[in-house]
Amino acid sequence: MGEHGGIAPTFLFSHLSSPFIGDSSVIASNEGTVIRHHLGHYAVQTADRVVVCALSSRLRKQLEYPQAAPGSRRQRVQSVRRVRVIDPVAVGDRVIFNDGEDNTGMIREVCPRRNKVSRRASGGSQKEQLLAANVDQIVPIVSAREPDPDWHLLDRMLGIAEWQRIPAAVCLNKLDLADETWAHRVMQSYEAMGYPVVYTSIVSGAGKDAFFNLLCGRTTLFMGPSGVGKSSLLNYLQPGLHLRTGPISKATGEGTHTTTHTELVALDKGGFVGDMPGVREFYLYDIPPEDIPLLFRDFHPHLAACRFRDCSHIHEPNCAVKAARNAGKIAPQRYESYLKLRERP
Ligand SMILES: Nc1nc2c(ncn2[C@@H]2O[C@H](COP(=O)(O)OP(=O)(O)OP(=O)(O)O)[C@@H](O)[C@H]2O)c(=O)[nH]1
Ligand SMILES: [Mg+2]
Ligand SMILES: [Zn+2]
Repeated sequence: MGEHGGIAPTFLFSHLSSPFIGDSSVIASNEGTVIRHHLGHYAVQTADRVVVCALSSRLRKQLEYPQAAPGSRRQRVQSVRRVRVIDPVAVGDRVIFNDGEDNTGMIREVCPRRNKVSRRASGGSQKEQLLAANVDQIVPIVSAREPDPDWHLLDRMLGIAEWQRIPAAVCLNKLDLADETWAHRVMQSYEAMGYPVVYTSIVSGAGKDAFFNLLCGRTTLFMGPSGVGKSSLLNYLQPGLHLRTGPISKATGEGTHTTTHTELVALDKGGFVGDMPGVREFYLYDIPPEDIPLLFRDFHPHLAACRFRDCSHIHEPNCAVKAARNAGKIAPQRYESYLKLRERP
């Protein structure tokens, strides 16, 4: 966090009137991966250095305001204000930047993404908020206690992964605070759906090797509410990182929102892990309601057997999903999650 403190808020961009701006036929020499974003500054990792970049206004406008009237002053002011809410560049993005002085620069292009992890921005907005790009897997982290598991939030995080077709595995952390039999029982339905589950504790050391193997050589995004131990797990797996961790509030039993911005951390043995700030709510961006059942892997075997092809699995007769739920083949808590997602995607 602290390393941003010394960066001057204004960059000198006069030297950036390069004839190459916007010409994608030019072979980029300045290419890198965004490993951190904080307050409008993007840390871009290249082969040999980290460059702190700002975003070109052309890029912001192009992505934020496709129909912005050129030359309209009001539009320009609005765009700068709104860009802060929804960011067109995410951690994990490959970007092309123009070099400035003292390892500063300006991002002028985002390379095509393999995938992206996003959510609908909070506050009733219909806009997309990018959380990360180009990840190999998503690992939602749930703590056994302190805070208690939020199963619906887990289903939403897995839903995001399914929607983007990104592989997911689940980590149940703070195993030292729980009964192991209980832990395996509550995770059994997720294992049955084919999600790998690792059971970890930074106190007892449980699950260290299994978790490490899961992360090695891949780009992983950790997700989960505040306080489940995302940063602690990373510190534990890779000593020397010194990511900030924080206590659980006695008053609320929740975390205290210690991590404030997403950071991609390189593992010594290969691979990257994105440590994210705790997420309290996770609304899906731009999903057609009829596609929501597809986010539930445990629904898949039953979907073709409903009487109506466009069955919503809520009130129709002869619904195979509801039948599976009543027969114990779909966990009641998963079906509840589905109803909540239909109500408020
Ligand atoms: N008992 C126990 N405590 C843990 C474990 N892992 C983390 N903690 C504690 O949980 C608290 C929160 O840990 P953090 O790593 O800051 O949690 P976080 O998920 O990064 O939280 P945010 O950054 O706020 O999203 C700290 O007090 C950790 O020491 C664990 O396995 N067992
Ligand atoms: Mg953290
Ligand atoms: Zn149905």
